Amino acid sequence: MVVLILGAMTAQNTAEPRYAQLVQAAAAHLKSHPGPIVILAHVDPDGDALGSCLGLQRALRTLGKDVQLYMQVPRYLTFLPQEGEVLPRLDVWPEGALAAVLDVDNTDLARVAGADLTAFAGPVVNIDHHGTNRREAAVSLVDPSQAAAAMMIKDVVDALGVAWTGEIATPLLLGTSTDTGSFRFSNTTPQVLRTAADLVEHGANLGWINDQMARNPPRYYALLREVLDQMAFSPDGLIVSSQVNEAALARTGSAWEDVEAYVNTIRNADGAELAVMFKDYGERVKVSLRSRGRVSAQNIAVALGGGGHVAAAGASVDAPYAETVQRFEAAADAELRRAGLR
Ligand SMILES: [Mn+2]
Repeated sequence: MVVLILGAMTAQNTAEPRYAQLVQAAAAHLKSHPGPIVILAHVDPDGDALGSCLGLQRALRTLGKDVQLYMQVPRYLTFLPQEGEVLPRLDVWPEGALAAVLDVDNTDLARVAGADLTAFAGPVVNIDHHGTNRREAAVSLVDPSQAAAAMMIKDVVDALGVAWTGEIATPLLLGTSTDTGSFRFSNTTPQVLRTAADLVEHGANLGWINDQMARNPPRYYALLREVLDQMAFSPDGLIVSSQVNEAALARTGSAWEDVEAYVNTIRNADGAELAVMFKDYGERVKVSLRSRGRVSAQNIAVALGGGGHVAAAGASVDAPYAETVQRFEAAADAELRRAGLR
C-alpha cells in the first residue's frame, strides 16, 4: 500500500519537472534567439492554432523581438487579430530565423501551413499537444495531456517573464475555449479551468470572445432555414439528416464552407445517434457525419470511400444524390447493427 502510494508520487514528481523544464527551455530558446522568429501552425487553422500563435507573438513583441506570424485566418476568426498582425504566407525564409511551430505535429511537415518548413534548416521550437508527435524539433515541448496548445503557450509566456496584458491573455483563452468546446467537452480538466481563471485574471475577455464567436451573418440564418426545411429523421429516430445543394446556396448567398457548421446543429437532436449532412454538388455528394459515440462515423465514412474519426468523419461519393443516400443508408444500417442499436 505504502509502496504503491510512493510509486504514484514518484511518477508524478518526475513527470512534473520534465514539463516545467521543457517550458523553461522553450522560453529560453525564444528569448535568447537573436534573429527573427517565424510563427506557424497547421493547415485549416482553428481557434487554438490562431490563439496560440497570436498570444505568443504579442508576448514576444513586448520583449522587442522581431516576430512574424503566417496563417490563412478563417472568416469566423478574423475578429481576433489586429490589422497586419497575421500575414498570409512566407515566401523566402529571413536570414537567421527560428521557427516556432505551434499546435501541429512536427513529424507531419506537410500539415504545417504558412511557409515551406521542408526548405528551412534553422532551429525549430515545437509546442504541441498531439499524441503522435515524435519530438524531433530542437525543442519539443509536447504534452498530449494538455487540452489545448494555448494552455502550454500560457506557461511559456509565464516563463518568458512577460508582463501579462489582456491582449496577450485573450487569444490564449480563445484557444483554450475552442479546443474544449467552450469548456463543455470531457477534456475540460481542473487544469483547463485553472488556466482559464488565470487568463481571465490577466485581463482576457471571455464575454467578448463568446460574443464574437456567436456572431452569424444574415446568410447563416437564411441557410439554417433551408437546412431545417430538409431535416429528417429515420423511422427509428437514430439518424438525423439534412441536405444542401447549389440552389440553396444561390438562394441564400452562401458558399460551401458555410455549410460546415450545420451538421453539429442537427446533431443535438435528442435520440439521434448519428447526424449526416449531404452536400449535393450535382455529379457528386459530400457526406459529413457526426456520432454521439455509440456508432462509428468513421466506419460509415470508410464504407463510402472516406475516412475520419469515430466522432466525426466524411466521404466524397461520386454519385448523384439519390444513389448516395441509398449507399449511405446501407452503410449506416450495417454500422447501427454492429453497434447493437438495430
Ligand atoms: Mn489544439
